[in-house]
Amino acid sequence: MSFLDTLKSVFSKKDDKAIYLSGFKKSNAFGKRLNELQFEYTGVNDEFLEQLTIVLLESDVGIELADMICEKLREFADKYVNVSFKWAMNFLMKTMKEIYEEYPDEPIRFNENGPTVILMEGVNGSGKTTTCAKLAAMYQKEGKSVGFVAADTFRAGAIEQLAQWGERLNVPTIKGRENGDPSAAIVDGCRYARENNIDVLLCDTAGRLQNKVSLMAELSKMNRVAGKEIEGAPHNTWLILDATTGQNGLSQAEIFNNATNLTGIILTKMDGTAKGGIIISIKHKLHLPVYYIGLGENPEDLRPFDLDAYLYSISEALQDNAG
Ligand SMILES: Nc1nc2c(ncn2[C@@H]2O[C@H](COP(=O)(O)OP(=O)(O)O)[C@@H](O)[C@H]2O)c(=O)[nH]1
Ligand SMILES: [Mg+2]
Repeated sequence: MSFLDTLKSVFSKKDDKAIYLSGFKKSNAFGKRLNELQFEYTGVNDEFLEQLTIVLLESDVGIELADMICEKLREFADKYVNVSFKWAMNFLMKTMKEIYEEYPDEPIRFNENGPTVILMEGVNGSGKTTTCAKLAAMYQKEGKSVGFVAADTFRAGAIEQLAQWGERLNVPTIKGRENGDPSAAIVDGCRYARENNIDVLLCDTAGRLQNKVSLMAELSKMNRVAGKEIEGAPHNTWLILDATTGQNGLSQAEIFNNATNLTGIILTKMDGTAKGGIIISIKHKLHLPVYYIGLGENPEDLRPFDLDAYLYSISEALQDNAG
């Protein structure tokens, strides 16, 4: 069985197939572009690798990885004469999977002895507040009690935005003071969570990339005060990344990862972009797992990231010809 056939059969056994495929609709453009390469395909030669590099760059795999993938493909093709397009595509998808899986994903950490504290970080507009709402809806469905900390004291209206989600979802919101110290809100939130048996405390923060020194100071203070209130807190520190920002997202991830100890990524707005290659490139560069993907603006539009579903969505356009 070819790799793409295996992928198809793994995918066909999954729940939520339709949701993944509609959410990854745009990623399919990546597959379609790959599929078009077959019409001029005469083998794994310079022209083909150049075209392939362009498609990989357009999907935000990044130049370093694109070169690495092409180099591997060239080595593979050199070993076997007359590599067909179908083989080349199978090799490509398999290589993307291997790159993602090179570093094992750490599971999400839960606190067995009290509230699990999750810090949400990321630049303005990346989807932090909306993702707080989505995670809350998900944890509530699992029977967990959830609390919000509105610690984005920097952006006007940010606190109210989270509080409104809190009202809609019936999640208590501990509010920071506008322009106040976000760490004070974190302390209040942790105490509230402890006293009210909250299972998961979601802390919405401000992402101030403009000034890295103060970002670092602010984030490390939030980490410190959370850890004083609840043992091991924050148990998870997630970067909320807008997938449509492409390779720029990778440099954001690097800055936040240097400023704080990121434990994972949530990639938002995957419903609006064909630039999903960023997933592979983040994993390769920072070894950080993508835990969830955002597929829309509503609380139910969050799904665990599933590598096979993602690769299948790309390869779907290839299945007929290369499967
Ligand atoms: N299409 C789409 N829009 C999203 C997604 N996540 C967030 N948004 C939208 O992006 C905008 C900014 O989100 P917000 O949560 O306020 O970002 P924040 O500044 O990081 O808190 C809002 O209009 C959201 O509705 C997503 O997964 N898909
Ligand atoms: Mg916000």
